[in-house]
Amino acid sequence: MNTQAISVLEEVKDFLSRATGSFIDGHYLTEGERQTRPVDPSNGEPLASLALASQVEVDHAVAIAKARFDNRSWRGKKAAERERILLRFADLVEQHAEELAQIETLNQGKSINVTRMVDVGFSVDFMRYTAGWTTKLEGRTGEVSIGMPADAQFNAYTMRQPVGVVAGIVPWNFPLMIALWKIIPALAAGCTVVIKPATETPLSVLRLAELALEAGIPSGVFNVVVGSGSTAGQRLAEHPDVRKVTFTGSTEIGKRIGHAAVDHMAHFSLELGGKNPMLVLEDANLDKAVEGALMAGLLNQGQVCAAASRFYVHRRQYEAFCERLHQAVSGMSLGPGLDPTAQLNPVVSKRHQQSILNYLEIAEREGARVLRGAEAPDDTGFYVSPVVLADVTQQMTLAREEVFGPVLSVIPFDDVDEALAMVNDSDLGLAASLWTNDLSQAMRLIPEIEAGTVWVNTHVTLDPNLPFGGVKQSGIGREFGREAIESFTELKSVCIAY
Ligand code: TAP
Repeated sequence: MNTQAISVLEEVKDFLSRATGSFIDGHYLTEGERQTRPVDPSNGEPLASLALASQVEVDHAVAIAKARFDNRSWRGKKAAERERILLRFADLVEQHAEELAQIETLNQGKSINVTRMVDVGFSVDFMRYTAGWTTKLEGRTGEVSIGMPADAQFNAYTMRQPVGVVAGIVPWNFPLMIALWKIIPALAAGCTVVIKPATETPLSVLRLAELALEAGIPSGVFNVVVGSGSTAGQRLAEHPDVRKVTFTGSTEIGKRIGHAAVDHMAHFSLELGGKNPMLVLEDANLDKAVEGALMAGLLNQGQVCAAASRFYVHRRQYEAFCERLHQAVSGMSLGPGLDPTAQLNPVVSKRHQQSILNYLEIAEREGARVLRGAEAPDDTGFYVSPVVLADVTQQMTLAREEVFGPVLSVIPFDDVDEALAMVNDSDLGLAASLWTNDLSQAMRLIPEIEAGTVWVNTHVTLDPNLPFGGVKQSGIGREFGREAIESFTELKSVCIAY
């Protein structure tokens, strides 16, 4: 295969030989058999060899995080000091941007262009924005309206305090970025953290933990356990000393985590899957809608919780829309993520590649019109050729289940209310986009769409200041902004009689 892959930095090679497994209390655990061999999805070759955390090690990580919470080594610092340290952490991530982007691309498979701009670039902006909240947490004062005894005066207010030890369980699609969505607001609120990355993609989070230490975050305040979901993840979710569990991943595991957290009355937030619709109305600008569909459907090979995967297109624009998508995916080049000229890259794992291919077989069996795109370059990497499925109906599996791959399912409609009913005909409700220049129609539809986020004439536009999360089976709670920070706090009410 001809590729124009960039050279791997020496710093990345050093890191890959240095990392040995969980990073707890400021150092790698060196005991335990090295079992996890995260691989490069472009060729299946192992990148490093890591020991998997047992339940004992998870308990150790939580005990350290609890000890650091109890001895106030982080929350006891002045808020301005914590803010400064978090900003220094952001500066270090920026200084090591290329190294982190390469680690992420090698381990996750996506394009170096994306890891530079999104995984690392957006993360630095997110870190700086969120660090600012450290000094802006506040309660409110309240009038006491029925206080007893009647002759007393009262002063009442609320205050926000960190919840305690936070467990973050993160997926493989944006390992570094999603981990930071949990780590930074938790630290801004004064909590201590244990993060469990996905078994397939633990590397970038380990490098983050090293940089956090260098930034001045005290050892044991941010720990990483490298372990399987069924052992390490499950134990974190049910650990009695964990006071908040924040999870991103599948709806099935999210439900289990929610139940485990409720069992010991821990807070939890769940950012789960999506089967996100893009609704293209009769008057939509077709050029913009096609461009938006390609970005929204194919970013990170479609392995994005907010990706668009159901495209409802008005019959007048339908054939042109399908044809334009087909032409675009036919001309795309597939190659390793380290080749900046490759437009599509491997998916994360052999297992996930097989899952997407199974969905394509189902689509053909159920009668969708399969418009194939460019072929994969070889069969050593976990490539999936991009596919446009035309003539999909609402009853087909591909209109209902999250594929998490480069598969765009297009469904025609004649009447906008019929389309709205199909948009809402899903158990999931993470995000949706509406493509139109008709302001009245947009304003009528926005409140009717069952989703945590509705975009108009754009899709997957995230901002640290705009809460993000799902309704229905897409989750509970919000990331980003004031809402996220506050979710890592307990609200205490104070009432003083005088
Ligand atoms: P999940 O199984 O949900 O994995 C996500 C995280 O949860 C990983 O760190 C995983 O660890 C951990 N986990 C697994 N079982 C657990 C348990 N019993 N208790 C606690 N933690 C546990 O997702 P997946 O299998 O990687 O992907 C399956 C599907 O989920 C995808 O095809 C996609 O549809 C969806 N997904 C959604 C998202 C987002 S952003 N919403 C992200 C990834 C996947 P291990 O890695 O060790 O299993």
